[in-house]
Amino acid sequence: MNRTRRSLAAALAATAVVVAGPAPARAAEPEQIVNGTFDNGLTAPWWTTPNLTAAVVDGRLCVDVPGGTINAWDAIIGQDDVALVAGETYAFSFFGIATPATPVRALIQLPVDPWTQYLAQVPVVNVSGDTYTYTFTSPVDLPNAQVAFQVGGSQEPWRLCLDDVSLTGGAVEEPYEPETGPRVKVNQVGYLPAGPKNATLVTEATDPVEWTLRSAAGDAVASGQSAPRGEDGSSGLNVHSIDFGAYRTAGRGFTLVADGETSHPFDIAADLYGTLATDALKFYYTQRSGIEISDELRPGYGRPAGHVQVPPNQGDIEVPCQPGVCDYTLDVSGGWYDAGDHGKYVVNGGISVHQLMSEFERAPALHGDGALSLPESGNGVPDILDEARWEQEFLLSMQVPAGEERAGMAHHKIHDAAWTGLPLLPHLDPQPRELHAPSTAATLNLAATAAQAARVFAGYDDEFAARNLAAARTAWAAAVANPAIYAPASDGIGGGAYSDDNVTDEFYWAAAELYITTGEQAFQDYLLASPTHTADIWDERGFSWGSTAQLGRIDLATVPNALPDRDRVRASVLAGAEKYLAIQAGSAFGLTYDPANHRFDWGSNSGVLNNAIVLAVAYDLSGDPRFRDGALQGLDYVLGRNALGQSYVTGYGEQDSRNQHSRWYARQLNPDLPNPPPGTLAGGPNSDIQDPVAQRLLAGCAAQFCYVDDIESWATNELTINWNAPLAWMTAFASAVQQDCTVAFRRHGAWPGGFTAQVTVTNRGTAAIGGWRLGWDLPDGQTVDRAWNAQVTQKGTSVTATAYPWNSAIRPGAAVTFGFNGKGTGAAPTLFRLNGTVCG
Ligand code: 9MR
Repeated sequence: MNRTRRSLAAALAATAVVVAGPAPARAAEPEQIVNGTFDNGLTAPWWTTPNLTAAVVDGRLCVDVPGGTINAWDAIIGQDDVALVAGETYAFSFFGIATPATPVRALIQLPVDPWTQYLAQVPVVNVSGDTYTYTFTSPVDLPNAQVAFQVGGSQEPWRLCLDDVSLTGGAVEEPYEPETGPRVKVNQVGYLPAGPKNATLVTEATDPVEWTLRSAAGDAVASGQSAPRGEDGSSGLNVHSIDFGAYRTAGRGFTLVADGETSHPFDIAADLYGTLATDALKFYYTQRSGIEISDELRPGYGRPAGHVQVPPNQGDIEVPCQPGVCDYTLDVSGGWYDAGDHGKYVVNGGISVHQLMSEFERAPALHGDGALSLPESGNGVPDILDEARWEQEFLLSMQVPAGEERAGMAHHKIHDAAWTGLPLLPHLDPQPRELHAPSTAATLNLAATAAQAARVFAGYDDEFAARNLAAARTAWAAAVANPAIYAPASDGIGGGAYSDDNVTDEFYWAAAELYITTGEQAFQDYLLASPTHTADIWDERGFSWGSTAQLGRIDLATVPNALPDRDRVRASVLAGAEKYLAIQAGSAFGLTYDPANHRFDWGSNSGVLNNAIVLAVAYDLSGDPRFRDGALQGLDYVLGRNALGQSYVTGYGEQDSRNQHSRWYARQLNPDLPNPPPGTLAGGPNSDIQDPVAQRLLAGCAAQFCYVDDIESWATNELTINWNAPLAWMTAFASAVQQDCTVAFRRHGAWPGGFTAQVTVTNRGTAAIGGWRLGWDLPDGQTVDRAWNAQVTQKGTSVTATAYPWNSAIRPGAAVTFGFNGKGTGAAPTLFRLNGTVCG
């Protein structure tokens, strides 16, 4: 009997959730549980699954639970026909004692499919015994609710005894109070010595207050006055902002004191973001499908390969379509799991793999082979590209084969036929897997990423690059032939819908990538004729999986190409960045992301970081430090400078998110499982709070408060591949931006077809720069002829000047100059990279 199978659909339908803690119940309220005390020596009316035998021992109901079951619901003790009254707040409590200590899933739920849960708690019942008490408000009138203790899922046998099971109405629910930490909100990781340093003080004070920066030893090292900002729109709090950017000395364990409150400690350090930049990328290996995750490479995270057709898995090697969609099967094994579910979605995989490839394309020197401890490390290819390829191969496999209907399009997604519950490791997922119909949006994501892969993999694996280019062309043609096949919002059973009924932005992005890679007239014509090309696409919500125009515009501005109006394209990115700076100036939390009416989207943290990326790109293009400083403040927000004082990145900061919604990092539900790996970003505040936990705890929340670090809050606290990608991009930017350098390019002679130029690199930082290497892209088909004071080499449009031993060190404040003759106009390059780092 499938008595209590837990499904996410059930969680979706539930509207009530518990608050743990003391639950004063009025003594007069009647007891709803029959024989909860076992004083009569009998077990009835309690029932169990056939693998358990209940017996009353010393006035308690005891069971020996066999080992080796998989799911919590494989072993149950239950009672039916418990009456619930809609709107009534209940106290549910029980005494439990277990040997050894083991999680017990306590549920009050609908007794039939979809098993809607009105209360779901998973305490770890211990060997000395404890009483567990919860309150919840019933959303339904139900004469026959079920109380269930799900006790399956343990490898080892164990013993559980229960007593004093009680359910009474009239309880008073405790209001939820989030833990917000000190009122001085800082980036809990820290600040770059030469970077901006901003904090936010929550206070009722209306006049400026004094702030003091203290060293780890407690010495005051700087002080100043806060700036009152009034009520902040996205948090509803009265706040002041604090700018301590004038302090530039590195150190560990600083605190900021203001209004009698001391912040969490933080560092001021140049190497602040290196580890996080690596961790944010390492995240992807553990999201891989179709391959065993090695415990040696990721201690604590090893697991068998998921979805390689080993039972109980049913996929992903010969996956059929949903009924009526196609009559072939595809091998779509591999790729990354999208998030906390086991689905794989082309539109979301598309933006994610694009951002990884862009991170590489922006600064290849930052990305070595072996940097991420992958199975492919040591193969001569930068690890970030190995990781990107894992996903790109999957995207290619989603393309409809030649000869089939809609050949060349990409299937929108592949996922389970029905939602599964938590926890569930990928290799244990028993659901049938299905391909969903092709969509124009997925097809254009494939065209865009495959065109980009064709250029970033060229030179590493020319066959793979060529395969991508061919797939990109086929996909583009298929999208043009099928321009309006939209993934419907209704297709959300067993996986997310990722619906999108406007693909003009995907067309633009794909055309941009194809043009940059091929330089072909047809794509240039498409771009120049597209209204998106000249539209103001810099809205305050930023880019996302469903809104990709900015991806195309940014790449046209940054990746070398010969588009006739490229100067205008570059200027438009700067104009977009100015808009984000203006939004930031109005936010006491340094937010560049602030949608209309202060309503935050699902995954708002990625909006914050994607807008920061636009600022970072503007810095790359212009060298204007206002953009750099604006971009870095996006990291301050996600690492703790926010109303909740929450660092949304696992393993970083004093109050970090660690219970992100995931079927396999489900430590909150089963202590044998790990938390997400360090460097995992939570989606963050979501004004629409679609899940029952958030609805119960956060109703009426101001945007920044619409978040709870609870594994069941899938609308505010999920992890995803498309949210970690901007975290990786921005931390890579921040890890390499601290080097203070400027580059001056002077063309001091020209003749028909040629020029001579002088380049001066100045070290404006406090540490010497050693073994310098300066890279840039040559505009307008220029070439380099002869150079002096540096060895200058050209590969494609990319030029590298390398120091000679005698001028390889640049002391702080000093400069080196080298020169070269070239062919072409001698127009100045846009961007210089010193040892992989962008110089202003
Ligand atoms: O990130 C997605 C968000 O933009 C949508 O509003 C939401 C509802 O469709 O879905 C989010 O994506 C989820 C996906 O549907 C399934 N995997 C987990 C994703 C993150 O929560």
